[in-house]
Amino acid sequence: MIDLYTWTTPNGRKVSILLEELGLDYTVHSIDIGQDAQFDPAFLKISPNNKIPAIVDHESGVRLMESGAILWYLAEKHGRFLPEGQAARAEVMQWLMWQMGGLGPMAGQAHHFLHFNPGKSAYAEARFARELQRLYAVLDKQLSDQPFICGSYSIADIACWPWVSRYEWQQIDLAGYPNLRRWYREIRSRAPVQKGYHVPKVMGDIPPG
Ligand SMILES: N[C@@H](CCC(=O)N[C@@H](CS)C(=O)NCC(=O)O)C(=O)O
Repeated sequence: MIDLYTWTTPNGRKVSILLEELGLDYTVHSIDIGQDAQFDPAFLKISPNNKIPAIVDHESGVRLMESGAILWYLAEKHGRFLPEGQAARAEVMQWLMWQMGGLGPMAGQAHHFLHFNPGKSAYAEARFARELQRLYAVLDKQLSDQPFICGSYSIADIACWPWVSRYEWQQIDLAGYPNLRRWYREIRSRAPVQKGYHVPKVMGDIPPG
């Protein structure tokens, strides 16, 4: 049994989507980061960086924070959503790192300045909007000749998709990225994605793309 500590954000949804894709039993613990639940000393023992998501795998005793590490751990443990062979795995790791170091942080800044604090800094709004558009173009190109980021559906897709699902907050029109839009809609149609998206609670429909 796995305990999942999460909230209604892209980083949290990555893990609930993978748990649903794997068909695993898990217990959800809501960590309301708007109410500072991430600073609870009991949660800090699992996630010392005071951020969701985090898991405790009671079968192995593993406790993990950082969504990329959690995705890799679960995919490796269950032998799914990761290809066979070192070269193919390295490619998935590369795009997972791209999401963790690029798409996620840049989208997070875009949400902060464009969605939550519009008008506070024209410079920051332009900077993060432009960088995010660049990253979307990179992903669109990667998807121009294959259905998923690394060929077949993997944790690289599961890591990136929840960030793209916030395209409206980012003032992005997916019509400008046709390959990415096709990919977004394809993943959106998967039953485990629709279930995992609404963990720990329903916040509205999944944007259509
Ligand atoms: N690199 C981390 C980032 C996690 C993260 O930024 N979590 C946010 C929600 S998406 C959070 O818990 N924020 C609470 C805080 O910063 O106090 C990961 O991918 O897990």
